[in-house]
Amino acid sequence: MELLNIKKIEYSGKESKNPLSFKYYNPEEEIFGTKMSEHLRFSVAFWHTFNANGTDMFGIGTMIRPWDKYTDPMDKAKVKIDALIEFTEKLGVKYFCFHDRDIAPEGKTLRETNKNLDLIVDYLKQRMKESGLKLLWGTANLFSNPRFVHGAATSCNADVFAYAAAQVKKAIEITKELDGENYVFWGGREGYETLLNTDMELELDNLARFLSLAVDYAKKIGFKGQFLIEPKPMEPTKHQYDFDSAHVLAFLRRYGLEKHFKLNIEANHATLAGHTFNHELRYARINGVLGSIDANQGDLFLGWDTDQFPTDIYATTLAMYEILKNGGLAPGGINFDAKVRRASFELEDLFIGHIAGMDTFALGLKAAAKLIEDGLIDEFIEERYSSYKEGIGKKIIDGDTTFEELEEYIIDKEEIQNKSGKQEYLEIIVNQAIISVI
Ligand code: XLS
Ligand code: CA
Ligand code: CA
Repeated sequence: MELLNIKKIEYSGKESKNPLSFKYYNPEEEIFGTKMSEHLRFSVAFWHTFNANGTDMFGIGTMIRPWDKYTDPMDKAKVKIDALIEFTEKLGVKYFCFHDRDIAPEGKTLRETNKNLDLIVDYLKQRMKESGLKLLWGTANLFSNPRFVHGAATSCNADVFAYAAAQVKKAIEITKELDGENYVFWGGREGYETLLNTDMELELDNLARFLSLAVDYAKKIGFKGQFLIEPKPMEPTKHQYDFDSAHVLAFLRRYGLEKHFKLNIEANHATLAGHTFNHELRYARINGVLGSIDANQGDLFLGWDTDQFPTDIYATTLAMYEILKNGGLAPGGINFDAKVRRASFELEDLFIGHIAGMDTFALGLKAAAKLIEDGLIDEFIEERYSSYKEGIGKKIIDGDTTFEELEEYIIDKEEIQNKSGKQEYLEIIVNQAIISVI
């Protein structure tokens, strides 16, 4: 049964005026000998695409979807899975991501909820097998239900800790059942509103205890997927414990958990943390923990998590530069954690949003490859730090000097020569690379 009255989206080249076609994303085109579709392991986010209806703080939903006519929650859940299969096939996207609560309704107890989930997972598994759709990552929603009002693993209430643990246990099991390649921990309400009522030390210790129980359980059941933590500085809490890449790494190292986790970095969360997306990617990359990304963009003038589709070529170029330098993201990928605007309420907007994101990442990939191929940035940086290749610089790098020797070396020099950082020259190089691939 066809639910979405739209044809398969094809690559039609940059001159095309057809909004329902790719202008730059050509899955077969090779960059550095690898197909675009393999570089860009795109994923559709179930929650934004099939559950969001345009509700905001000031008004109810604006989007009426074909599955809304189903009143029985289990029937509706299955129809949304049919829609997921059809949507991803038509877009040529091979992966999706979901929270446990996105795909099946909650019952009165966790046991009942798990039963609903099992029925839907059986159906999903069969539909994935037929279509070839794969699971990039699964996760647990530990933030929507009012029981998580004080957090989940960091709740002041031990019953909530237990509930969250049981929920994550099940979410890892179903992710394994569906051959998920990763499992994400985003700290929904793991943070605080005021320190006046918060035992920060206990909460952080408990978060670490929770994650280490998850590591033990994954090992026990033989789940081989990559565990990922997704940093975010604020929203819904005033201060989220997984603030940014550096916070998360420091936390993992403090508790000896660093070898079990990589990071899932979201563009909009980087913006909220006061960083560029490529700062967060670079920080994770040089620390060997760049695992996967949530592709979207925020609005610099709003300052909240707007989760817009990524259309900024400059940002995707710098992001793909880090990703290429990382040797790709696999088993991670590029998950569109993005929703169409409340006023973009037509069904075709869901396709157009994803097409925009895919084309923007394809352009970013091509421009980043050009930057790496031309090598001008690499050469510049190499030269900029060349004082560490010989003499006293080499001694510093080799750990072969002392404060006394450094003093002796510099104490009588009358002038130190510095060279220009040439930011404007480098920015033109980035512009030229982008223009050359448009
Ligand atoms: C919310 C997060 C969330 C995670 C998955 O801001 O982006 O959607 O990606 O729980
Ligand atoms: Ca996200
Ligand atoms: Ca977000």
